[in-house]
Amino acid sequence: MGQYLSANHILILHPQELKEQWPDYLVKQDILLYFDVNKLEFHMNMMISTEDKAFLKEEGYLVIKNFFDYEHDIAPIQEAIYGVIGLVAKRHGISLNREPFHKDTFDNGYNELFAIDRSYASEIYDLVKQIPSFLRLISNQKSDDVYREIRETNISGIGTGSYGIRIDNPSEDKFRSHWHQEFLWQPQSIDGLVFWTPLLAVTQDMGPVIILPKSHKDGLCSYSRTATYAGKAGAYQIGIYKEDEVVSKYGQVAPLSEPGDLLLMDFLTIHGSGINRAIKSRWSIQNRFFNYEDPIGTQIGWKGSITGETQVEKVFPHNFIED
Ligand SMILES: O=C(O)CCC(=O)C(=O)O
Repeated sequence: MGQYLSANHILILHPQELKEQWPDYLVKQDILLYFDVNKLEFHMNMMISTEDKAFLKEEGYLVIKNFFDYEHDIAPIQEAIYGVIGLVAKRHGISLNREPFHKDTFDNGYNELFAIDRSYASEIYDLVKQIPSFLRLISNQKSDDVYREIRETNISGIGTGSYGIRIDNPSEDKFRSHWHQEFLWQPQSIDGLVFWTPLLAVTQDMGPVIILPKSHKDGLCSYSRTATYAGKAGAYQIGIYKEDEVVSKYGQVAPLSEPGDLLLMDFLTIHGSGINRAIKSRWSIQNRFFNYEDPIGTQIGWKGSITGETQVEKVFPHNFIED
């Protein structure tokens, strides 16, 4: 009784058939079934297809559509954000006249508060990172499994200060992320991955993240404290040395995405924020996984985010050039 289930390329065979045709093991497409006919046990390895894994390796990024379950994983975060916005308004004595929660307008009231006082928006920015459903999402089992499968490791980590919710406000360019590779900003393991997932449908005018495909293949760039970013705060003054020259070597992609989709980026892939010229703010979640078993991570000691106390000039002395 052989049977193929086309969706996931799972092949189910009667044990007797297996015994006759595939005495030890069988490999079918993306699924590897280790089968011991005596114990009747098998193990499946199926978080990511071989094609997707190869694409990520070659291009340095990958979009997985509907990776998360919208109702289970994303909607609770949106509903909590809606609630927090209401409570921040209340705290400041502002009455928001808004419709009940709806997934397409979950940030209803945010732009109004932003317009009244920018500091109310900052308050919301800090508070939403404390929402339990958000914290569940960033360390969720599926993400951990897919990371460990891609990097072939048993021990993954989530760096201190390596996760958050971005709110990219229209025409507010000050907080855009300029061109960077994650490994410099999150010096945990060189084979880490950025997990980026939107809380709303990202349209072209919202300035999706811009990625330089294949840039990860050239390793960690040289960096300097450049005049270009002198106006930024602390570590954000660091930029890729001869940035324009480096960036011009690659093509650019800026994938659009919807709630539930997942964008993965290699820790060495150069990327940066697009420019939001829409009416709405662009809300998105970022988190990162790293590999404790990576020899470079082990050597540098899996450091925390550049936004904390880590001094990257000391971690990567050979990658810094005086400008
Ligand atoms: O969302 C963005 O605009 C930039 C995100 C980014 O650079 C990152 O997550 O590392």
